[in-house]
Amino acid sequence: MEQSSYTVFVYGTLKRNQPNHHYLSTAEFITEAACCQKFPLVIASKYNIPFAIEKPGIGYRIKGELFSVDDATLAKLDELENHPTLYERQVHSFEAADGKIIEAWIYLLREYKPEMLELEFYESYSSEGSHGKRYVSRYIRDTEIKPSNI
Ligand code: PCA
Repeated sequence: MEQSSYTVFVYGTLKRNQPNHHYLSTAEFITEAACCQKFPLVIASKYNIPFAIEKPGIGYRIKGELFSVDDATLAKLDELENHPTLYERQVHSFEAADGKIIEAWIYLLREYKPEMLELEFYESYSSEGSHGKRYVSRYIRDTEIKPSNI
């Protein structure tokens, strides 16, 4: 099968030194980058999951990392993020550290409760941040998180 490559912007647990980064162990790191648009980045649900909410113009220009991934890795990411049931993978524009504008995939929360916009917004995510909301791995949860129970 022909192999394609995809550019993905990660802002949460997939970043380097974050709990799901091993999903990107065979991916190629491109650069640090920031979203061109602002999005609200919150930590929500009883499992402290980071969500960038599809409500552009609110919050910060989220900082994250661009990776190049192959089909198999993209399929694994889609499964981890439960796309399109929980997060939806969308194309947006990002500004790389050198100022270049790059189009890439990002996992956003499209369906959300309005109260989520009252949570604290972050510019940059870390599971071990001073917020104290340490991420709980998908595979040790007893409930499946969906937009309706965040
Ligand atoms: N994983 C994806 C979306 C949020 C999360 O924890 C990421 O790191 O970009």
